[in-house]
Amino acid sequence: MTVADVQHVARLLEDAARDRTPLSPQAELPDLDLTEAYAIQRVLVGNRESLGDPRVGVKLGFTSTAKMRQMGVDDVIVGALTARMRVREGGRIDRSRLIHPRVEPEIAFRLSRDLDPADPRADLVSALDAVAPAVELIDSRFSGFAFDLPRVVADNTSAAAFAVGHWVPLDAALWAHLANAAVTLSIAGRPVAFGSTAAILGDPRRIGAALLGIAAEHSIPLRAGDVVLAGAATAALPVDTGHVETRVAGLGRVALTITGTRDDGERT
Ligand code: OOG
Ligand code: MG
Repeated sequence: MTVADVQHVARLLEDAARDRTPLSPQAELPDLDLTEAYAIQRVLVGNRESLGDPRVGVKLGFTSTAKMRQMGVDDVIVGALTARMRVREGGRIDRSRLIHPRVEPEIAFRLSRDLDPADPRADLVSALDAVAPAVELIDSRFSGFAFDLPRVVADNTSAAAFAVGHWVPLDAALWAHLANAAVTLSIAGRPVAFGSTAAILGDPRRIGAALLGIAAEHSIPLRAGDVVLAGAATAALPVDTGHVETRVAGLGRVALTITGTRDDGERT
């Protein structure tokens, strides 16, 4: 792929997000490998940064078998979170910003210092100083969420919006608890998905090596203050408008509300 090809695909994905018009599976995209896909993601996120929407963190995807099975893929991926994706705790996001959102229960970690992923001594887990429940809205720029691994990576891992709850300082006891803490996702006050943090790579501590490896290979920056979403513990669920909430045993809960016009035309 040439630099022009990379920029072309980044533009197609940006336009799809802006116009809320997903790319069809037949869309004229060149065949991509993962290295090219991360290059496209880098250009796409860089364009957002130059438009005043800075990176605020990273997200892992497909860290649970529930998610891998749902989407038919088998590898961990990493995307960028930007300031405009962040919804304050309990806040609102307008439905008109989204194409076909799905909601996921997440846990978020906070990075306390800059890390150089290329440094073989880098240790991500010891650099995480707090954890919080989080809720993520994903919104593929491909119709029907039909993608392969390179396409979802190029599309910044379907990232669209997220909210982070109250940060709790991490210590050894909390890490031990997080090895297997109950996770519940509710839509409109009704619990709809149940999981455990154990579903995240078998133990969320394993996101450390996974994230560092991908960050080193694909030049992804890891900076002090970054939010790190660990990846959903359950399959994602489609949601249109209304209240969505993640609850994590021992950590608390966090919600956001999608406002706007429902499919039936009624305002929420
Ligand atoms: C990609 C995003 C995956 C997760 O938590 O596994 C993700 C997708 O499913 O469209 O955010
Ligand atoms: Mg996710």
